[in-house]
Amino acid sequence: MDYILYEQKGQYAVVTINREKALNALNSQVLEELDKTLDAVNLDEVRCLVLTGAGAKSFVAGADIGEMSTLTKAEGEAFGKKGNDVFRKLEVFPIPVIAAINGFALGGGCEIAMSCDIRICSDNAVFGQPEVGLGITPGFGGTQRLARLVGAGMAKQMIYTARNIKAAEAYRIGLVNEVYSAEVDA
Ligand code: DAK
Repeated sequence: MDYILYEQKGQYAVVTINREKALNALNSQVLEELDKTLDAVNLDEVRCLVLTGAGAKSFVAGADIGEMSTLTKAEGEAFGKKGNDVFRKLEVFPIPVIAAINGFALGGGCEIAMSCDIRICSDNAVFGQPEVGLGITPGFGGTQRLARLVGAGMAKQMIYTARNIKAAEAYRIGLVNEVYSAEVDA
């Protein structure tokens, strides 16, 4: 695996999207590796998964814009299906999945967090659905999951305006369950 780290720590395991140079953007390989990682979780031992992104700056800065810009229509559909399938796998995973959100959670990054059962974030987290600025709609389930979490009106506002929100506002509208300091105790 090039882009996913998997570490079992007793009864829980941490899955880290590890593509820090691209702010952990989701390309096809990341999605494939994440899919395989989820299939390999030892459900006899692991009781909970934590999903996070490598580095302090970004959880996941979205789908990989560079890769998406090169796709044909058929390839784009396949990419969309791949993302939706793995996000759905997370959503119905037989054990709880907690998104630990450090920094940017934009586009597909916000969407993958919303596929988890619980979202906790650091106080430097930034959330948003910037897709309309790229001339596309959120394509990994964000239109549905965001509305369920924060209500239709707030979801439409975030999606139509592409405005990013900080951790405190994400907490206020119910997008995240808790906010914690990014400082780690020694
Ligand atoms: N994709 C690819 N590379 C990315 C990236 C992304 N989403 N975000 C950041 N990077 C890369 C940058 O290109 C840069 O690479 P180098 O130039 O160093 O090689 C590196 O990460 C560091 O980024 P910056 O230099 O830009 O760092 P800054 O601190 O200046 O800015 C930023 C951080 C997060 C504000 C900025 O990087 C940014 O705006 N990134 C893009 C965020 C974004 O727009 N995300 C949403 C992507 S759209 C669909 C399916 C899926 C989707 C849509 C439709 N269908 C099925 C219909 C999903 C769409 C999305 O997620």
